[in-house]
Amino acid sequence: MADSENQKFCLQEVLESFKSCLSPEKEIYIEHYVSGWRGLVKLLNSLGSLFGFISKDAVSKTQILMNFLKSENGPHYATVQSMVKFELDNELVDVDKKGIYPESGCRTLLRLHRALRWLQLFLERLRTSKEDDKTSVMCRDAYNESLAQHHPWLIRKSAGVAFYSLPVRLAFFEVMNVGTPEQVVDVLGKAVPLLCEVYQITEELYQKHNLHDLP
Ligand code: 1PX
Repeated sequence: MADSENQKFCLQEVLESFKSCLSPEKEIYIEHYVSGWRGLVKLLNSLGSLFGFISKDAVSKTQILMNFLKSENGPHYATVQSMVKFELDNELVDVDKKGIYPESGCRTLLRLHRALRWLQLFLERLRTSKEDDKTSVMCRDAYNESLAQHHPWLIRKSAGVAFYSLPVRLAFFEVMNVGTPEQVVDVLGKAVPLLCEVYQITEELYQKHNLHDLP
């Protein structure tokens, strides 16, 4: 595992990455999008081995996108918009669901995009939570409302088990490494609309090109 993934999580840093991933024309820079996810992986890695399978999948998906970015086609992968155009123009996507391109940029980003919806729902629940609210319940409800619909039984079960082991609300706030609970709530108030915007731009792009069901 890369050193950066073992470093301490900081929510502010993740926020900065997602902030820098939006261009003035509302294009999404893949490099910063990936760096936002890598920041989140640091938090997952600090939560214990039950989250290892989730972290592994997130790392592998971000690695696929980084490899494209570093390849000779790299410039086409600068933004989500240019990636979609490039892969569609060159028929590098399984639009007819044949599964010939199981590691296309479009299908890989779709998985992270669905996870971003979970993150948005989870963070909004955390932001508006009360002292006695359970992190595991907030996480489970956000998951059931989003990602779970795309996961088979075994993954849903394993995720459910991992959620039970989440630290309680105050301890979780500490892991976020922002400061007092009030400061956490404040940063979450900035993070959620930002994630929402990134999510919405991708959502509309995928809708426009009918990419929501890529296998
Ligand atoms: C400030 C709080 C931040 C909390 C940070 C948590 C970061 C979580 C990162 C999760 C990234 C998950 C990506 C999952 C992508 C996915 O859906 N992959 C599945 C499909 O991929 P495939 O290539 O097979 O089509 C794959 O099967 C998934 C495997 C792993 C299980 C994913 C469960 C995700 C549960 C939601 C994350 C819960 C983390 C809770 C931590 C608070």
